[in-house]
Amino acid sequence: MEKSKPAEAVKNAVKTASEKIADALTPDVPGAPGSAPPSVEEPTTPHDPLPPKPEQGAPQTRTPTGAETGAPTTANGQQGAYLTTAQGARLRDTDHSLKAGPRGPVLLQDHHLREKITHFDHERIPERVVHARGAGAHGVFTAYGTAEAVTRAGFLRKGRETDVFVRFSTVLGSRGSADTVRDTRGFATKFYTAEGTFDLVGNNMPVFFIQDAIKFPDIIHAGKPHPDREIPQAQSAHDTFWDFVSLHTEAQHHTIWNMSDRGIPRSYRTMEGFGVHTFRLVNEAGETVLAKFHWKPKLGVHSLTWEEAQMLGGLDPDFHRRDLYDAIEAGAYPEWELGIQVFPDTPEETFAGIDLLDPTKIVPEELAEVQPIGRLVLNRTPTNFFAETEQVAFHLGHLPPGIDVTNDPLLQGRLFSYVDTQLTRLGGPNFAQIPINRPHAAVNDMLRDGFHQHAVHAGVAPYRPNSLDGGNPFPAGDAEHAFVDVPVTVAQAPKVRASPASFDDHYSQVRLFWLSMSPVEREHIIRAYTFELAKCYHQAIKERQLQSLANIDPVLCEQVATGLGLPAPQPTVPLADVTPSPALSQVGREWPSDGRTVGIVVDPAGDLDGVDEVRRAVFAAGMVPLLIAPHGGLVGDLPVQRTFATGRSVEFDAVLLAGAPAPAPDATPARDAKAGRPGPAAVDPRVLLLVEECWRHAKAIGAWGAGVTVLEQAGVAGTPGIVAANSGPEALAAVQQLMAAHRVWERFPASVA
Ligand code: HDE
Repeated sequence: MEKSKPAEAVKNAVKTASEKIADALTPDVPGAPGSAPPSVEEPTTPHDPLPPKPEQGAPQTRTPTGAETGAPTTANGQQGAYLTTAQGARLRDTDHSLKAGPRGPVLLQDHHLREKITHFDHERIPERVVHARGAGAHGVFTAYGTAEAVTRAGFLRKGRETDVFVRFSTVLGSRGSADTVRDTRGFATKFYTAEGTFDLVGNNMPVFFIQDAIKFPDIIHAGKPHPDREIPQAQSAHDTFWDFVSLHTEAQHHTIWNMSDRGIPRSYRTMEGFGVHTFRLVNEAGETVLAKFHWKPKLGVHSLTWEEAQMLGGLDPDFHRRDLYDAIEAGAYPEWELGIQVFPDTPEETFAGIDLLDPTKIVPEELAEVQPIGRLVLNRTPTNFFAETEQVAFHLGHLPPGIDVTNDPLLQGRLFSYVDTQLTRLGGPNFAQIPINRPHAAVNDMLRDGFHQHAVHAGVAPYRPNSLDGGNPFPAGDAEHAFVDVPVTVAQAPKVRASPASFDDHYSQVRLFWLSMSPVEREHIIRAYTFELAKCYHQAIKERQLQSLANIDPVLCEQVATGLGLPAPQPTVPLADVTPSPALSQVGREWPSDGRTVGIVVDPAGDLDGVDEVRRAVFAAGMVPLLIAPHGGLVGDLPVQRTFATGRSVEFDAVLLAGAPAPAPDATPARDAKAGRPGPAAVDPRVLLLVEECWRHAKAIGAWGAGVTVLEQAGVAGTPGIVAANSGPEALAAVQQLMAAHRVWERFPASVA
């Protein structure tokens, strides 16, 4: 990236001012929309389509039946330099419809007009009924080999690399809803294994609201906006949600996870993932174990504060997807370890008294260690959102040999639901042939015809047995790595609509979660319940949920009741005597700061050499520096990414103050409400607002030189997590150290123990 100085000087001399700004801005920070900078004039010299951006990936060019084609991945995109019809006929004009004279009428024979409008009319497909809002990325999974003893799955052999596509999502909101709402997050991974595709369709929480798939429409209807007025969007803070979960108390465990900081992740990169259900693994010898899948993020589990989440909903509703794409573009590749908890496959299907078929229960990591079995790195953003992220189709039944399902009644229902939903969403039974869904294993399935058939099947005998196609396709055995349906014994029992008695315990693990939280996390949980219930209209619903809280913990119940102005009820079940699981807390450890954003407030009249030095040091530390200045363009030679008017504290993980900039010309309430009340101020009031907000959100703030005076003016000097340093590098080093704990937790002593 470093250019030679004399060459730079000559180039600069012949450049216009705006070219210089464009040049300075381009290579610095992620987020450029396209692989080449645009010219000011409309380009007119024909050339082939521009290549994707370097960090963009695309589905491999496989045939619909899984064979490698050897074609570049751009072969799936538009070709040639000229505008054509869908049939490839070149066009001379797409701006005017064909008319009988310039004043019309428009002629029905205009096949180009009709093709263009008809296609446009059908551009939208039904959004996912749940998990509609999502973002995806390509990557690679590398196996450690540590799972070889328990599963024959080829992709888990030591050193084996497998292409993956991951889609993260929220659950309740529509496709256009905000990323940072309080909700569960989907974490769905498609492994394109050589033995058939494996979809691990998990969430960022290890438990689910319901124990039986038949209740899924109920919980989702309750969580979705009210059917009459269609509000609220993408939120659980409303009557129907709390009506259902307070009546159907098996939902209480998942609900407390949602009310905890896990419901508002800082980034997809800082989320754990869980397969939720217990799976059955089978090894080469045919031996089986039960197992739960876990994703552990390299950056640790971190969350937003509730105020940040709310502000981002308006300021940057794309916060999580932008963060994912920008991190990959900046080379800070998101990374997770896949791990398994392994349990003996006993007839009872329990471990330490915990029913492994109950998806509202976890097995604490302290009882069964999560053993790492491989590493996932996301290193390519999609080239086309619709083709990849929207059309990707996950299904729990996409299983390779070595991984099988259990009788978890939630899992069993999902085995039906996912294919069923794709039929409507993707318009027919051939969704596996869409490029992002194409297996990387040879496909010979005897499935034929149907909407959008991409394969040109040969032969005359798509049936078995046959002799006309020479008997092909042939059944495979163990030697050919055929899928294994584990011959599990089914207990002799009457046919009933009922659950095992162990499924009736709805509170002990909710209490375990509550008691495993640090004091500050408990404060957040209290606030979340109080906020959500206060948003409910009916008192009966608040009272009913308070009863569940009383059954979880009296302190939790009392605190929420106080906030609601209602009496705290007594428990109706004995409070469970549980051992906390420290692994559930996200506070108290230290993590790398790769790919974090550091805002640097710049005073054009201040120490710009110092700013440049710090900016480079932030890059060198694997983070992204964003310069915040009174105006856009350049400050000295430095490119500005945010102005006082456009930037907001919630975009930054930490802030450095490199000066005390005087109020900019637009710092008037008439122009920018953030400027606050009119009045004399030594520093731009938006800088003070930035500092106050970062302080409220327990973020590290560093300053040097004149910047130190801003700390004093903002009234935060000398408080925890505030660094007044002698130089920029010193301030950065101290701030980076504070960022390892994610937030300056001691800034807010907790009121509950
Ligand atoms: Fe899903 N779920 N689900 N779910 N789910 C869907 O499939 C369903 C459940 C999860 O990024 C749908 O293609 C039922 C648990 C994720 O494309 C649908 C039940 C877990 C995604 C569906 C569940 C999940 C989905 C909607 C109760 C965590 C997004 C569109 C038995 C372990 C995948 C689609 C993506 C998507 C049904 C419960 C995770 C309708 C019936 C438990 C991450 O098929």
